[in-house]
Amino acid sequence: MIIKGYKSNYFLCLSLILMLCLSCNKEEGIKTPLERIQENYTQMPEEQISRSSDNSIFASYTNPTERYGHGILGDKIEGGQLVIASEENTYELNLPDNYVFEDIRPRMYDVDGDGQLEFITIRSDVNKGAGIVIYKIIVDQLIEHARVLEIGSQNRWLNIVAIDDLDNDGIVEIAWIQTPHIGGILKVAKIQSGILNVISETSLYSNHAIGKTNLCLSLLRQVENQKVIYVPTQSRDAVVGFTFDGNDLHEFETIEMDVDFSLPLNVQLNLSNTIVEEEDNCIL
Ligand SMILES: [Ca+2]
Ligand SMILES: [Ca+2]
Repeated sequence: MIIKGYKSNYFLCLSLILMLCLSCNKEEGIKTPLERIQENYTQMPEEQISRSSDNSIFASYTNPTERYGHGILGDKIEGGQLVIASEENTYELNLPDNYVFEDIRPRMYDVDGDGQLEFITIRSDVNKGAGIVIYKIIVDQLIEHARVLEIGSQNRWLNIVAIDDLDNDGIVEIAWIQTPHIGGILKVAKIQSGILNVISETSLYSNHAIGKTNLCLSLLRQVENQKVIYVPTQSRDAVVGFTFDGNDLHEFETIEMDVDFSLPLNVQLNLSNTIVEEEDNCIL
């Protein structure tokens, strides 16, 4: 009996020590990836953090800065830093003083098919306006993988429309509208490492209203074996669907409707098989 009692006390002590250790760890610093971004970095006013569909990767702009006075997204506070957090690591990239992230939150998409997500951002040069930069994690660092060169003049912006393999050739494309408030040119490029070249473009479309944070004014839809991207016209009185095939944009259909630029397009236009994914094509 004495031996039995000794054993049970011994195991009781072990259990208590184990519970104490677990509780210590929790209180002293094992943070989730989301907590690491929220607690270790200065947040933007919008406090928006992107998350991958499996909740394993989180991405956010941080270190707010007022060094670019454009203010197209409602205030003149833009991101000075990109932070990515996974279960294992936190990666950060600080922009030089002539750049800001003029965006709401980063998009995530495996653009090169290697099974790892890349991070698609709208980055503006304070003298040359907006461009697109796609970052990739290589050897524990955020590295520029591909980019669309800046528009060329300050206070000129662009908004991303879709990131997907639009023509089913195995290469992911990116579509965007350059200067959605003045002339609105819808452009498409194939994503490969380096500087991206525009393959096709067409004008007088728009997917943003000055001063708004609603970047979700385009739609991607699967129609049989084709992908169709839908964007409002600049005059906001119709939505036009385009396919991308043979390196050209082709008009698929025009839907006449008044578009409210303060609301996401997917809540105004009820189409079957639309692809609305928070992580890459519906930023609010
Ligand atoms: Ca990848
Ligand atoms: Ca493609």
